Amino acid sequence: MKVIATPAHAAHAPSGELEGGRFVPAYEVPARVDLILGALEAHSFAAPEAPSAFGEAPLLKVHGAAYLRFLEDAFPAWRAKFGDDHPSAFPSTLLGRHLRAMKPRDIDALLGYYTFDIATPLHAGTYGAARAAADSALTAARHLHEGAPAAFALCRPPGHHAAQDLYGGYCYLNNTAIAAQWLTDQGRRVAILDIDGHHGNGTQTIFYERADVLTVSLHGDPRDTYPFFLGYADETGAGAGEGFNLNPPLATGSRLDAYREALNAAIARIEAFGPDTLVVALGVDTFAEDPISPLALIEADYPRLGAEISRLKRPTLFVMEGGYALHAVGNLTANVLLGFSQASS
Ligand code: Q9C
Ligand code: ZN
Repeated sequence: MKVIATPAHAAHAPSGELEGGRFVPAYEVPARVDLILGALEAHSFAAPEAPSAFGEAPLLKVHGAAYLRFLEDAFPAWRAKFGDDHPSAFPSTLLGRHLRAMKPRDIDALLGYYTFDIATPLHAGTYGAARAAADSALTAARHLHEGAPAAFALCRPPGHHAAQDLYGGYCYLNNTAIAAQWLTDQGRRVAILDIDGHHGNGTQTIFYERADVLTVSLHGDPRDTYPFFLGYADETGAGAGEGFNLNPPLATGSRLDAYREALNAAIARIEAFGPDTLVVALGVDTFAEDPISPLALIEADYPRLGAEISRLKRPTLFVMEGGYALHAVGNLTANVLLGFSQASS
């Protein structure tokens, strides 16, 4: 299995977020990547390869140009307003219901125009790290297109909550969607299976009106779990995309037995779609001990997830999403990939 990773992610180092009205340490931290790389090395995976620079063109197939300029310029504008002792840019006002989507000039209002939560900081290094993560996903996708049976893009920051011109959920650029779109542009038929514990709202939204890319997400019940405002079973796609989005329901606190039922439904739908390429948004925050997990999988379940996914027998790109139990994130991730590889061979 090809592994793509880069130290560039470390330039994005969130200090924390508001939780219960208090500023708490960040969950989405640089150590996640080091822990995953350590576990891959311990399990004798090939040494990681650095990503190539793909430029802006493949990003612009998914995200708006004004949004990219915003991500690039937001922190300098924030610094100009607040100075050096405000190292994390967070919005003060969100574009909620009953308001007008007027693009403001004021920088903290502009943050609220482009995000949907108050837990996702922008820093000096955020845009560069997000670009490197997108390049990692694209580099891994190119390996697949050139004939590799499987590749793993160790992306950080993650991407599946980011939509065309919307960031949030620790995500800025949708690495999974960017790679899926690039593969589609090479003439491939792509299905996306999102197994992060949270609904892949950004990915769903990006492809919602399209029939050429199937999106399936397995996640905790959005009535109880972030992102709350999307991810319900009746979201089946719209227009030409009607029938090409699936959110199999999963009760909060589900364990492997219930999870596998949903996974089987996902696999059956993907099989019926008949893709030639599978992109897996790989989050391991389905783990019972994860600090923000809505589900209750245990360590021994993770190789089985990989093995189930391998039943599809398609070239498969794994793109890293969430997973915040630092004592386990490396092993859980490596175990999905090992389970996949061992069942494929
Ligand atoms: N106080 C991903 O897994 N809200 N994102 C957490 C904790 C945001 C998770 C609230 C969760 C986003 C990629
Ligand atoms: Zn998640």
